[in-house]
Formats: sequence, C-alpha cells, structure tokens
Amino acid sequence: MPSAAAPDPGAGAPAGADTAPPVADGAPPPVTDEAPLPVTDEAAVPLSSPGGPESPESPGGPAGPGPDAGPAEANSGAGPAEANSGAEPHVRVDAHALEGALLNLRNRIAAVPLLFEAPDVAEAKTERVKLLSQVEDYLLPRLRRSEAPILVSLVGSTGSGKSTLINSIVGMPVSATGVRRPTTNSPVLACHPDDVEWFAENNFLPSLPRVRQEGLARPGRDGLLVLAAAEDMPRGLALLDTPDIDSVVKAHHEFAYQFLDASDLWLFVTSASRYADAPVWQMLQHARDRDASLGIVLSRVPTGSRAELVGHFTAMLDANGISAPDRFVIPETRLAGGMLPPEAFGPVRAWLTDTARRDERRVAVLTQTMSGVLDTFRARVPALAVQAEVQLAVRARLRRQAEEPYRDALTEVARVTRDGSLLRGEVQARWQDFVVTGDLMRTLRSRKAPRQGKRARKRQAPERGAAMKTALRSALEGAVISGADRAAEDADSRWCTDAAGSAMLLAAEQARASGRKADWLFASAFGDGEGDVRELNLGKSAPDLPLRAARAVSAWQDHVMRLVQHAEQHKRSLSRAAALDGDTLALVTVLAILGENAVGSHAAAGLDDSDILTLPRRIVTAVLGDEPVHDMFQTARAELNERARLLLDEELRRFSEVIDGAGRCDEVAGVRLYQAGFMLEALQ
Ligand SMILES: Nc1nc2c(ncn2[C@@H]2O[C@H](COP(=O)(O)OP(=O)(O)OP(=O)(O)O)[C@@H](O)[C@H]2O)c(=O)[nH]1
Ligand SMILES: [Mg+2]
Repeated sequence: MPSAAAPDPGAGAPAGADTAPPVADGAPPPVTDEAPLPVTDEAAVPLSSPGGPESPESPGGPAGPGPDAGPAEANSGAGPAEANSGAEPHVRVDAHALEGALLNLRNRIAAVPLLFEAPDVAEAKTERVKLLSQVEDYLLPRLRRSEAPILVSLVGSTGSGKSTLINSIVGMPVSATGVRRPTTNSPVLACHPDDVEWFAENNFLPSLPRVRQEGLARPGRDGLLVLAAAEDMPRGLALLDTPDIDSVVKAHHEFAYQFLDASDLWLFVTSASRYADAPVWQMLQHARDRDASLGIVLSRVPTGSRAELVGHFTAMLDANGISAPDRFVIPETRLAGGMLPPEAFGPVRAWLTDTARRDERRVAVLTQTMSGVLDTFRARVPALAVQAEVQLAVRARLRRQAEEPYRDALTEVARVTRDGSLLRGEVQARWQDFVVTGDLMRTLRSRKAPRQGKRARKRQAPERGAAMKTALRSALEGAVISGADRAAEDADSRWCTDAAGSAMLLAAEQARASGRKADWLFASAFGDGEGDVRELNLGKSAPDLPLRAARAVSAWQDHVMRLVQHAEQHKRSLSRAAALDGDTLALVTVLAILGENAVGSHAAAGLDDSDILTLPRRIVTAVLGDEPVHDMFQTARAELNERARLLLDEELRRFSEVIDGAGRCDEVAGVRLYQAGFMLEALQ
C-alpha cells in the first residue's frame, strides 16, 4: 500500500524529462528529491504514465530538440524537461509490499492453465511467458537490488552501428563489428569490472547462460550472454549490445525483445538507410506502449542530407507517438580503428554517464521503466485472466461433448429395458419354444417344493428355459454394449470435429505413443513383457466392455433371482402358496420387467394369452401378488439402471482421462489472477 499517497506536484517529472541531456542553466530541477529507489525500501512510482506525444511541448514536436539536434543540440535540449517537470506526481510505495504483490502475481500467472485450443490461446501463451519474464527478469531483480547498475540495451537495425557505438563508448572493442549481416548473435554486456559480479549472478535474466570474456567477443555463440569488463566504463552503468531486430534470424528478434524487457533504459539505434523499415517502428511502438525510458540514435547520417533525413525521421516519430526526448544524430564519419570519433559518440556517452551517476535521473529512469511495465499489467493481467476462464469453458464444452452421448445411452438403455424392445427376435423365438412346447406350463404345474438343493434344481431346469435365459442375457448385454458403442462413436466424432477436441486428441495420442515407446524401451532393456500396446481408440468401446457387461447382467439376474426368492418366501409364509421353480420364475420375472411398459400398451393390446409382452407379468402377479411385484420391479429396475450407469461411466472415464491428461485446470485460476492484479494496482 502507498505509505504516503499525497501527490507531490513538484516531484517526479517523467523520466523522459529527467533523462534529458544536461538541463540548461536556470532550468527547474526536473525530478523529485525523494530518496532514490536504490537507497530506500520505498520505490517512487508515478501515478500514471508520463506525458504522451500530445504534450504541447512534446519532445517529438517542434519545440523539442528532435533528431535535428545533433549531439550538441541534444545537449542543450532543456525544453522537454521544462515542459514536463512536475507534471506527474509520484506516490511512494512500500517496496516490500510491491515485491510480495509481484511474487503473488507471478505465481498466479504461472498457474493459469492454457491447456486447450482456443481462439487466442497461442497469443496468451506467448503473453504469459512475457509477463513472467518481465516480473522475474526485470521487476523482481530490480526491486530487490535497486542499487544495481543501470542496464541500457542498445537495440535496433542491423548494420546501424550498435556494436561500433558500444565499442567506442567502452573505449575498447568488446563486441564484434562487421560487414556480415547480422553480426552480433550473442548479446554482449559491457560494464565496469566492479559491476560485473551483479550480472554474473543469476538475478538478472536468470535463465540465460553467461560467459565472461577477455577481449573481443567471438561471434557464433548464440544464446549466451557475454560479460565484458572494461575499466573505462563508468561505474553503475552497463551497456548491452543486442542482436538486431530486423534480422532474417528470427531468434535475434525474439532475443532483442527479451532483453528490452529486462532493461532499465532502451537506446534505440537505427541508421539513415534503415529508419523507415517496418521493424524499427514495431520496436518503437513496443517501447511506447511499454512507456519505457527510451533514447534514440539516428546513425550514419550523411552530412549533405542531414536536415532532410532528420526532419523526416522526426515526423515519423511524431506520427507514431514516440515522445522520447533524448535523441542523438551520429553523422556518417570515417572510423578510426573501428571506433567512432569522440565528437560523434561523446554526447551519447555523456548522457548515459550522467544518467547513471545522478541519483535523481537514475531514479527517474528506473521509475519510468518499472511503472511502464506495471501500467501495462492493468490491461494485460485481466486479459490473461479472461483466457483462464475461456479455458474452463472449453474444458466444460469438451466434457459435455463426451457426457451427453453417454447420458443418452443410459436413457436409451432404460427405455429398451422397459418397453419390450428387448423381447423380440431371438428372445421372442426362445419364448415361443418355451411356451409352445409346454415347458413353461409344466414348470408352472410342478408344485413340489424342491428339496434337492440349488444344483439339483439347476439340472432339472428345462433346456429351453436355459436357451431362453441365454438369449435374454445377450439381449441385455447387447443393449448396454450397443448404447456404449454409439456413445463412443458420437463423443469421439464430436471431439474430432471440435478444434480443441482434435488438438487434445492429437496430444493424447502423441503422449501415449511416447509412453509406449518408453515402455517398449524399458521392456526390451529389462525383458519385462511387451508393455502397454493399447491404442487410444476412443471411437470404440473398451475391448473388455463385453466381459464387464456379461458380468453385470449376470449379477443383475442373480439379484432378480434373490428378489424373487425373497418375495416367494414371503408369499408362502402368508398364504402357504405352492413353491415354483425358482429359475423359471426369475426368468419370467425378468421378462415381465423388460416388458413392463409394453403391458397395456397399444403394441400389447389384442395379443394372445401366451404373448411374451403379457403372459410373464400375469404369471408373476398371479404367483407373487400385485403389490410385491410392483415393489420388486422397482427395486430390480433401479438395480439394472445402476449397473448400466456404472458400465457407461467406466466407458466415459476414458474420455475424462484424456481431458484430465491435458493438465491440471484450476477452477479459480482466473479469479485469483484478477485478485493478484488488483492487489498490485492498489499498491501503485
Ligand atoms: N564508416 C562508418 N562505418 C560504420 C559506422 N558505424 C558502423 N560502421 C560499419 O558498419 C558495419 C556495421 O556496424 P556494426 O557496428 O557491426 O553494426 P550493428 O548495428 O552492430 O550490426 P548487427 O550486429 O548486425 O546488428 C561495420 O563494418 C562497421 O565498421 C560509421 O559511423 N561510419
Ligand atoms: Mg552488432
């Protein structure tokens, strides 16, 4: 939280003004004299971004020095400092609180799940990496070690002379220059030997490997940060020569942006022949949007066309809203030993040295760049939080696409196991056999209580009854299996035609393939079987479904048998009714349950007395009584539906596993990220 929120109108002119070349005599001090960021635990952060290009005395406008100002003009460019000084109040914020809020934000950003394909997910992934690197590579190290040397990145067009300028400022060749384009492929950081430890430690760009160099950096070490210590460098200042921004080498371009995100001050260098190129303006607009402290060098300007070139460049800067007041022109000159003459680079060096040495300017630069980054979070963090919510919606959609077909399958199983649909075909044919041959009637007439026990009873059961039972069992299994097959096909095709679904399936297949390869390698190394050779194959039911369905149906039939026995015993104890063959009665009960809704229906009307849709119910009711049959049917049906549900759930789980396999999707990641953003904002 701000420890003192009272704005100080006289303090804290924007860094653009503060970092202007030495202010003309008599000009008001451009910056606050609050304790500088490096010294206290409190960081001065502007309430809002410093004045934009619309400022009437905008540095880019006619009143500013502009590139028209050569080094000498730039040095006398006090205009912007006067125009902006005191315009932007600062508040002092608690650096510890800010660090805590940033750490929290970093964790929340990292936790945002970007697992599923969605319209902007690729951009969101890039944005997440950028946000994390801005927090980890710049804001946190800078907050923790605010006294560390100020880091100036030279960035810009290839061949514009960045390396030449650095070597000239450093006073010795540290970065290779050359006619080969691009020349610099490893960033080279030059600083005073006393400062080199700070950059050798991994608190600046922690993920980048680094190497110390003696003498000139050799080209060809992409991806390494080369640390060059030079006695002539002013203390407290580090210059970073970065790969070009307009390179054919794409990595250079990304690299350059990464360095900018970790820099306190950007020195943008473009040449008379390249300043109009698109990458120049992309980069400058990026700097403008980030509101980073920015200086601009127009190099290799032929003396004859200087006014014309500088005028055009200034107009382009204005048109693009680039307000950097610190602009330098380096004329085309002869190099001496690869170095620029002192009058060409001197003003740039003086400006940089001054920025590093004068606390108020240093604070202003750090403040502007840090606030610039933090300001961008206001929109970028909620935008990422929106993506977290989009991800949840995509995941819910994928779940629905899989669940709906299985839910429909369950409804269908419930329907066909009630309306008599299963009592056709083979089942009906077996029933006819059973009835016509008189087996059923014989069984019904047999009133002797079986004394021989279950096994003997089974032996007695009529063969046709057994055939009937088999037909019934396979009809029930078939109902579940065909429902599951349809659901698998439907769910799979919904995923295949969904962008997120198909991408997820592809990733799951790849993960499975690499897992199989690892299994196979393990198996071939240790002779441990053949590994898991199953395909994902979601469009079909699991290969073991028929086995599981058979077990489930058999278990249900046993359950019905027990229900029937229970009802029968109860009935006998009440009315001393004769016992019936248990197997047959259970079989008939199953038929009656499966045709429950068909009884009395139009389909069943007018059927003869022996019809499969009517007779079983009549028999069961006659033997056990109306009410017990009703209760028993309900129990048996609930049990049947539950078993079917378990089977289908098991099938559905294969889909859920693919979704879960995509990664952990925190339901509240978006909300937490919003909160972390608000907490950070509250501190500014
Ligand atoms: N005559 C003259 N040559 C220059 C000047 N500045 C740079 N050069 C030459 O132009 C070529 C490119 O300069 P570098 O300093 O390597 O350019 P760079 O911006 O570092 O290029 P990349 O590393 O590819 O991004 C080299 O051969 C330099 O010697 C200058 O002001 N005058
Ligand atoms: Mg270079």
